[in-house]
Amino acid sequence: MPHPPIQAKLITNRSNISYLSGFTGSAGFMLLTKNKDYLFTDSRYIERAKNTIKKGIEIIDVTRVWRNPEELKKSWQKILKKHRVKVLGVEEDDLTVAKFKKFKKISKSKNGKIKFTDISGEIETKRETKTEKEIQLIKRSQRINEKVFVEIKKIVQVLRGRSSTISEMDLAWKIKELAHKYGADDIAFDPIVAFGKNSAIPHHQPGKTRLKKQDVTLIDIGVKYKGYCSDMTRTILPRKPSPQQKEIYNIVLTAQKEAIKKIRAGITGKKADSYSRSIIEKAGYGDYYEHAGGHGIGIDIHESPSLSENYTKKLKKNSVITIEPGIYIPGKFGVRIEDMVIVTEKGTTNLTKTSK
Ligand SMILES: [Mn+2]
Repeated sequence: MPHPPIQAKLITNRSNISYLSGFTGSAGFMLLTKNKDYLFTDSRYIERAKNTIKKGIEIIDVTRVWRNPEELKKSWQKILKKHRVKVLGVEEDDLTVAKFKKFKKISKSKNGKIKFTDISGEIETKRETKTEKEIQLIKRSQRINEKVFVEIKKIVQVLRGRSSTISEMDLAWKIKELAHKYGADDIAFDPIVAFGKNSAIPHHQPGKTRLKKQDVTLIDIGVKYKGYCSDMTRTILPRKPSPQQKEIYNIVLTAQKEAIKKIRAGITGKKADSYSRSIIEKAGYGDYYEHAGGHGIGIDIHESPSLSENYTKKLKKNSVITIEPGIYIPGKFGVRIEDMVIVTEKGTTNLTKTSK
């Protein structure tokens, strides 16, 4: 039996709403139909919606009807009827069971039932291919990120081993302060700052550990600029690194450079992951590299595609991804190096300018 046609899509994922409409409020949903798109929101966000929304999208104020299910049902039914909606696509990955039940209830009418079907990932797939404008915003976001890192690196180099040294938490707060100073709207995620053996924990939570002279320092930071994320990891070695620190650093760097060189549009996420992984495996550290080799980035810090064993879809031209192999020796130290690149037909264009 052929799949029934979807006449409308209910978009509830916040990042997807922002992508499709420009609206950034935390309450609201969209209905996409063949001829017209709608944004439903309430009085707290109507002004923002009017100021930020893309042309042609109709804003529906649900302030009054929200508290009155019958009213809401009436206005919702009117729109469904107007666009002859019989099948409604929903984002199952995002929609809570409670909300789904509500939509089911208000969608029921005497004229027949509405069928629901899953459209999870559909908008996310579109988001993989970045426009020139989106790439510019990601670049701006990364430039801010780099300014922050340069200052953080200086602090690390000056203070390590001194009696007036700093803690991971101090540096994490400094990162947030500098991100604000250099024009970020927000941070993209809580900064990861790890000293010494803490760097062997890939996503260490900054604590009270203080920086010592021979510590490896792992810094993973990202900021947001006009809704777009950046992401970069650098590992700072001590001034006189131990032979093992040097060895591990060089393996990770070689692996990362190889991936940057070989990744291109048309290969699978699995293949893209394998370039750096195989180098780390051959060097004998495969068991010390357990996370994915990278991820898509844009409105969300982690979005499609993924550079990992399970991701067998192909990378697309003009998607922006991170490339971030690492080696983590428990109880000793860890090294991760992460850049953001644009995927092109011939290879990649590196968006990260900070030295490695
Ligand atoms: Mn990352």
